[in-house]
Amino acid sequence: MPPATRSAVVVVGLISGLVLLAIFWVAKEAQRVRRQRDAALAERRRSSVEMVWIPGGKFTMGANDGNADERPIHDVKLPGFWMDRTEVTNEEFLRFVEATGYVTLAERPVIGADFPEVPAERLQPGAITFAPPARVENLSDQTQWWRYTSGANWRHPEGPDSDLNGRDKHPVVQVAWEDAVAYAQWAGKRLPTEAEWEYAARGGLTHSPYVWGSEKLPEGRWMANLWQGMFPVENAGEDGFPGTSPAGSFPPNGYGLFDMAGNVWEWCADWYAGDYYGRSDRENPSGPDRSEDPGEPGVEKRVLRGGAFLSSDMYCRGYRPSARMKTAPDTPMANIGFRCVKDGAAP
Ligand SMILES: [Ca+2]
Ligand SMILES: [Ca+2]
Repeated sequence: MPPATRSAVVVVGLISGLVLLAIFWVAKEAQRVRRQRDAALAERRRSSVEMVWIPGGKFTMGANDGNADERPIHDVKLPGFWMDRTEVTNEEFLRFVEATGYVTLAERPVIGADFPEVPAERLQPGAITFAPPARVENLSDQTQWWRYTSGANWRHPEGPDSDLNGRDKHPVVQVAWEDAVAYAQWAGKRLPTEAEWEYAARGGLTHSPYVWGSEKLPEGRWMANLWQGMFPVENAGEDGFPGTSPAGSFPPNGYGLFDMAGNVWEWCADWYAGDYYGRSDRENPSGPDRSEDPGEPGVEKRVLRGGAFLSSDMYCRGYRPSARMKTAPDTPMANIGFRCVKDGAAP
């Protein structure tokens, strides 16, 4: 080969080598930037709610001495899962909203066409607030103490004049079911099934009427944020909290979970059906395919669990671990919040 041709081959070889090196470097650099971006994203999405491991096992779900929908009692087997130690707080929900720009259902404009029978002036975004009357005729008509308040939402739980000052650590309320699901997705978690919720609430106790044991007031002490006094007119606040309390203000249950009784109701993933226990899967059940509330046929409802600061023995013993509650998923209320769970390996 003539020397000129040889030099040309060397030069071409060198250039090709350099080009390959450059491609390799660019690819590596792109990979590094991608990794950095993913890590930053993961950090932003990281929920700050501490989780505890709930070991898998078998438990008896329901109760024979509760409401009809708590029967028949039946054994349920579940794999282990992680669960938020506390209800999701205002501070935590704000992190989600700031990271995503999410707007909750109660903050969105109401579509008038969906409610042709409602006067236009009442079609303002809002939520259901608790307004205790001076006296009540009977306890069967809830509209005596619940009302739709324009401008009520998670930032203004009791209406436009209320705010979250001093309530950073309180559970978020006025969240619809879809708001709870959106938060859970952001946090890389999910809502618990009803079976997971009850299993976790029992904290390893069997057939226990309360999440903390068999005695309602051990040594005279309130073990959960509930209602004391004549519901709904007299809120005695003997447990120290007439409204919501900072998450984790009462002793935890056997699994280290706080407020599995009281403070706020917690959304579960399942549809509600009053007769579900008669046909439920015995292994890791995920609820019925469709909702069925015999008390309000035609209205689809999701399960809520655990009772709230408004739970009173006079009216609603929903704070018992077996007690079931149901609400339309698009109904944010002043006593409804949530916590999440996550699948994963045991610690
Ligand atoms: Ca209370
Ligand atoms: Ca609760």
